[in-house]
Amino acid sequence: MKVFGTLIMSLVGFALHAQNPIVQTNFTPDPAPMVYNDRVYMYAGDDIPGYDFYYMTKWRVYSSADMVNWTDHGAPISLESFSWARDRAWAAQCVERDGKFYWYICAQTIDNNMAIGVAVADSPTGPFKDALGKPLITTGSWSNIDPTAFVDDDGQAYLYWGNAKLFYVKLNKDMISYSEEIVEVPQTVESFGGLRRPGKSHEVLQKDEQYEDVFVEGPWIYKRDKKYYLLYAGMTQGTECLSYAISDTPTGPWRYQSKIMTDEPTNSFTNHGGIIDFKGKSYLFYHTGLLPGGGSYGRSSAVEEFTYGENGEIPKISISKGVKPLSTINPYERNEAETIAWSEKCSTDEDSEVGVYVSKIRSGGFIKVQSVDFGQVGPTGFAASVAAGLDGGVLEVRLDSVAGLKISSIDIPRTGGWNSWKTIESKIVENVRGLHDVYFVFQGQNLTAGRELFNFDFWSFEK
Ligand code: FUB
Repeated sequence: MKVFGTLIMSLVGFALHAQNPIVQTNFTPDPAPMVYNDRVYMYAGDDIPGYDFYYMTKWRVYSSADMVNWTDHGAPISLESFSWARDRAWAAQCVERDGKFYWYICAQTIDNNMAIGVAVADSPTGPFKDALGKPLITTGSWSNIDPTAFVDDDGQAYLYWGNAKLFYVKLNKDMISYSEEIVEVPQTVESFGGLRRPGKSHEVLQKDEQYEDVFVEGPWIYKRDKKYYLLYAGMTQGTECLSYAISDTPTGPWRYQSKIMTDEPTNSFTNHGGIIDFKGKSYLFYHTGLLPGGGSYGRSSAVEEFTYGENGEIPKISISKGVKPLSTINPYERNEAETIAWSEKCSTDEDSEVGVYVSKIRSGGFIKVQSVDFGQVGPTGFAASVAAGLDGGVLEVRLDSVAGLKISSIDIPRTGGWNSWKTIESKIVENVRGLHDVYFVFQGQNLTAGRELFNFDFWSFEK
């Protein structure tokens, strides 16, 4: 009953256009945040719901400067990017070293094991290329999933990974090779709070037995104030919860601390987390199945702000509607349509000409862009780059809610193709000043419900 009540509250949250889950255009499990040059990049998987397992074929990237408006950078890598991979594009993490970006992924190999590979790029959004043409970690084990990489202050890099068993290896400076042995981390009560039933990966000792947490998967290693943190998906009473351990060294011994997310109605069997500090605040990224249409195989990234305790403790964290914006959006420069705080009835696609754009726009759908600062001299004009293969539709610009003040409107005609882009201008018909949430509301007429209206690439206001 409690779970049901809380779920209802969450759905009410959707109606108010919360920020969680932070991406609505695609499913985004296993979030892995990375801070680089004043932006947070979030690397995630791509759940394809409708199957009875984790069917995933590609990995996605999003970024944000303010933690609420997330720009979609598409899916720079997929199973096809790795000649040795055939299925299960599961959890991954990207880290930067000396201006290069190393995206550690795991996937099922041709010989039906899981293996860890690494793709490399010169920019956080790619293009990425399989660095080795073969897996980096291939020990013929199903435990080879969920890689997490970390470069310590002395320059030594570590790769941790695991499911049921936890491993690490010291990476060479090139980040794509190692010279020392792979080490299995001992799973003691002191390190992970609990013990696993022998031979079982997803069953722990029961409630009335002594221990109630255990390492399952999704390790995430980082350092803060000389302490090493190991966040992981633990198991408690039949479902995954986020837990953490700490250590004085990057290789342990790990000291179990506590569960972080407990009794939350995530609507997903798994959880998978990542923690960063960004612009003076601390954030936990995790996933839930709470996006409408989601569930255990349709998971979406979410984010919560938290404050460490006096001794560096991570507090208990609950699912909220989302975090506050850290900065504002400048409407007078080109903004990508795929920079979104909340959206409904639309998705994204990408092509080699314009990159990522908003697609599958249906009547009654909208995009919300949060905290747009129009300044004290308001806009006089608006322009949007759009393309419509069929009848097109109407793009309304409204303030502060889907039904808010309409400040402009564009009639979008058939442009000659879904990728025949046209920049269309319109006048601003109201006096607009200061800070607002901008809603791009999509309307179509006399169409079968669900018919696609137009594609949307970028927008700007003119003073
Ligand atoms: O997303 C597939 C798998 O589910 C991940 O690799 C695990 O961490 C769990 O989230």
